[in-house]
Amino acid sequence: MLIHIISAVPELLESPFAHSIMKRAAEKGLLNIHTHNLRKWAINKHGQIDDYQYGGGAGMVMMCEPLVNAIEELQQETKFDEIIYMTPDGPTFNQQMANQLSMKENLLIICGHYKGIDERVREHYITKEISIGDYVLSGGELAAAVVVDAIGRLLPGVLNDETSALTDSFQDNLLAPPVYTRPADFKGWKVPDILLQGDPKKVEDWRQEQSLLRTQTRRPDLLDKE
Ligand code: 6GU
Repeated sequence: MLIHIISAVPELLESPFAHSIMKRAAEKGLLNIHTHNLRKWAINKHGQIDDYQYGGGAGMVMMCEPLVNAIEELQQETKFDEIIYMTPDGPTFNQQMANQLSMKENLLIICGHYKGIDERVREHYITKEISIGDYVLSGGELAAAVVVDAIGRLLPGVLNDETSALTDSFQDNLLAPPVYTRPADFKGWKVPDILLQGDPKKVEDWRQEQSLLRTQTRRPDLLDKE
């Protein structure tokens, strides 16, 4: 998968993809991330990419011209399946959206800042908008990193058996069961017996039951989903 990201602060996107599973995905050639500094398409030598909003009011708006020039330049080389705008007023990201996006080939992600981007860019270029939750971040970069991580780990070959995404919370609208590792007794706090007995069928039944119990107590709303 190829992901291009346009940002006014691309430095914010370095570390999230430089370690652990995202790093391995890149090294294996499964996930190719290119970040672009929007200032490269600034309208003048001062590096201007934003301006005051029409009608007045506090906060700058990211201008059409730099964004459109950036998008169109990248489009000359790549046919994007989606052009995504990260914005708190978009639909809330979830595992189902991650699953769907993980099946695309080429994505372009636009990170907004300040009061957001000129509405005309949204109308004419953006094909999908994503929020990561009901709170406001100072820019779309951290949200984009969240989305790319959630997508990247689903790509075939990125995770091994040990880290398989099939047993993740949310994959079947259930939360994951509790997990334990050595020692079996820590300060007198014991690992559930059933996990130590070596009966895979019993372990599977226990995990299923714990998943359901966890979901009922913590996220009953998930059980109403189809
Ligand atoms: Cl995608 N962007 C910003 N700026 N704030 C957010 C968000 C995105 N998602 C939740 N809050």
